[in-house]
Amino acid sequence: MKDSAPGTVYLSDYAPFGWLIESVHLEFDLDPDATRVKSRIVFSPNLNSPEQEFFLHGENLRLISARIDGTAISPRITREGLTCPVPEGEFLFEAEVEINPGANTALEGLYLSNGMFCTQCEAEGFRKITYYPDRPEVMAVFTVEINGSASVLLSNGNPGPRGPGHALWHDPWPKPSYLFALVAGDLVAHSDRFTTASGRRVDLNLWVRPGGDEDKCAFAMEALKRAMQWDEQVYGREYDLDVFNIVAVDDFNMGAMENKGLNVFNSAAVLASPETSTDANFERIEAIIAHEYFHNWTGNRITCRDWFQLCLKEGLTVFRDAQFTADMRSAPVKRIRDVIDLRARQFPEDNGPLAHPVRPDHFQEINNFYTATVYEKGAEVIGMLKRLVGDKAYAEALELYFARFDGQAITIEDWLSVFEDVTGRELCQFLRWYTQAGTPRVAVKEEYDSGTYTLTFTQSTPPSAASPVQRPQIIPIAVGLLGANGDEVVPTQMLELTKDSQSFTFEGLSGRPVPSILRDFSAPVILEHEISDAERAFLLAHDTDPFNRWEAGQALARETLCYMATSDARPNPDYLEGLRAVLRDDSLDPAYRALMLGLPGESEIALALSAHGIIPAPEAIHAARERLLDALSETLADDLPALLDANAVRERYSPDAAQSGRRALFTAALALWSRRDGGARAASEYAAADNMTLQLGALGALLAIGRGEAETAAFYEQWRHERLVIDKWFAIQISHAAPDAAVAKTRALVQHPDFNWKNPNRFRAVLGALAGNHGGFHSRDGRGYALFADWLLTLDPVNPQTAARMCTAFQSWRHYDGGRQMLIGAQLDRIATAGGRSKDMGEMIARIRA
Ligand code: 0A1
Ligand code: ZN
Repeated sequence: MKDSAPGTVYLSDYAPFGWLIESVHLEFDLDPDATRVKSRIVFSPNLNSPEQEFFLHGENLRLISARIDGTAISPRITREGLTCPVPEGEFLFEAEVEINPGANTALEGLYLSNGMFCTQCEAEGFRKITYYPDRPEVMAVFTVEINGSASVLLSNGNPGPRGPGHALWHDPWPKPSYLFALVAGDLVAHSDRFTTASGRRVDLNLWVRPGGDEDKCAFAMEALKRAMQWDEQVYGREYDLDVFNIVAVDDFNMGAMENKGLNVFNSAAVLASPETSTDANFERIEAIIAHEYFHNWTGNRITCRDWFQLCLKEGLTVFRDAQFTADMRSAPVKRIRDVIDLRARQFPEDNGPLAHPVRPDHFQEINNFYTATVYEKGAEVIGMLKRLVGDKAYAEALELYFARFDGQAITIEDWLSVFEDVTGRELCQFLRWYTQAGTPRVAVKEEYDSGTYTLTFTQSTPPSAASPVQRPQIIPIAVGLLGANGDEVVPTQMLELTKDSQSFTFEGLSGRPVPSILRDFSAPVILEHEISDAERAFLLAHDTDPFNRWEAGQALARETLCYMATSDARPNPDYLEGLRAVLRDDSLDPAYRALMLGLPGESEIALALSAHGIIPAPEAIHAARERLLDALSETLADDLPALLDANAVRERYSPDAAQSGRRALFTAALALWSRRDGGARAASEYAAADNMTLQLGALGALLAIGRGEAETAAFYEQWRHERLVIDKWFAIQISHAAPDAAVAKTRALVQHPDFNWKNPNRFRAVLGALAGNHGGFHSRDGRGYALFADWLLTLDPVNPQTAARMCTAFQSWRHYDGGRQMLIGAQLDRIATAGGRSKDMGEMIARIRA
């Protein structure tokens, strides 16, 4: 059904562009507030009967001149672009425009960051650089000339001749405009080299501003080489240019961008040193480096026909980077972390007003669809496909995919066609994972009768505005059965649930088994399996599937927290004892045990309560979680000192999986121990810390018990010149503040001279931390909501993309009590009716209010 919102684009209205582009030549004369861009584009008809008029996108451009086949033209110009009559057959379009990078605070198109010129063109930023058919399926070979005073002038592809103030770049691979990039600045390189499997020598450069960042490049460079090698070994994909450039930029809306041969990275997603970065930062950098590199094949060589197909490149590339991390580090740990993230970010989206299919079918502003659903659920969908067809068929399908679609811009149907062709299996039902929004619920019933055990699954997905009619999905459910002594009596089997309700039978059992269902989280669903605490405790002790063993502990924690938040119930002893046993098991990887110690977050508890029809009370949830942490520290009192000693890392710092796992367990134990010793050990660990993981871990442990004031002040003095560390300093004070102090803390910090709110990292550090402090954000008097809305309104005119993205803080508002809904509703109304609101923000607020 089509709504009537003006400016909505529909997948069903897709029509191809009427021309092909033979070649593009761009020339930039860089100037901070008056950059000139000259373009020469050769068009040829794409369709049998091309229209006689064509439209090129263009926004905020000052047209200096335009010509077709050498003759000056006077095109019609609107806010969206340019229209003009064109000749039949091939023709040359030339234009010169002027743009103002210095005034571009939205960080989309060509802009300045610390005096460095840089670009961000995905999704629709190229139209802010010159007139062009700015749509992903229009692929062309680009040649770019850059004239500018900076010492380093970069664009896509391979370098051509260059001299002082001038550089030429040629990219032989046809690409869409969203992959265009240009960088110009006085930069220095950390360089290396990689030789591909077929012997191509590739120069690798990581470009940064001089003055300290040079020392933070080595880890990302090593990660890049690992990613290049992995893609050759696992997917048979080689790099295809002579150079691969990466640039670190301080002002960037997202993590990084996969521009062909010239990746642009948010500094926070690439620069690392042991002193200034945490283990989590290192792991994220390795993953993002790999993600952007993997896009070279899944995104760049094979791209999207239109932006509705965004998950074609993002779901697959997230899936590939997750495989890479699992191979480089620990597969179970990576899987558990991904599911924690999915539940924290994607489930609320899929079960609230912003729900949309992995392949949306309409949008107003595509930038609002770079979501956890498109990325993370998109990757889950690929994981399911692989489970359903098996590893061998998956590998064959991918070979066929690369062979068949190289150089093309395609759809999800095209993607699925290679799996159909390889397996001979119809995937119509599977397509629903791309077209239906919402998280399926899968309810389980068990029956046992003289050696025969039956599992009956029933699926249902709540209807939503995005998907009013829900049809059954194909759901791979990995199941194993355990015997009474914990032995696995039936190893993992992949059951395929395709109907609303379906039974699966296991014969010849010698007794009633304990089922381990949805192993490795084989599908992104909510499993409704009502089992006793004793059975969960049994799985926590015995499940041979590491994911489900962790999940058993989480389910116990979630349930006990739900009880504790709604009554004065005491923590479940089965959980406390079970966890103690797991922590004492030294055969288990420390990283895994650290995950076991992690409790579900407060917003997860709020959503779990709401799913049970109970209105969540944020204060009570916070108090319950504090009580459970106290109880844990009491139960583990005898174990914690030994855990700390056993996991203290004395070797030279390395961000590898083994060491960082020990630090994760150490800092988790330290936080609990601080509840017993009043923070004495944490204070001494803070003083002795020689790496950021420990320093921040110790500071967090202190702040969480209301201490750490002196350390917070010292931290600032120590790190005031390290912008990425100061982001952490802002965030930790707010995220660890008590609920009744979080708003005041945020108010104080937005007054701090270093709160440069136009920088997206800094804005997110402060306001993102407020939104993440569940009790503080939902403070009963509404001050959290009001402060947050004030800042959304401040940022929106300057940077609509980042402002709109942060509106998601309000997406779960309908779960809360009437008073809070009124308060949030008032803020949403205030934003909705504010003058000068961006299209990005307008769409988000309208969807959240709907
Ligand atoms: N394609 C990038 C993410 C990205 C998307 C949009 C951007 O600007 C609107 C910037 C980056 C990736 O998946 O890494
Ligand atoms: Zn991506």
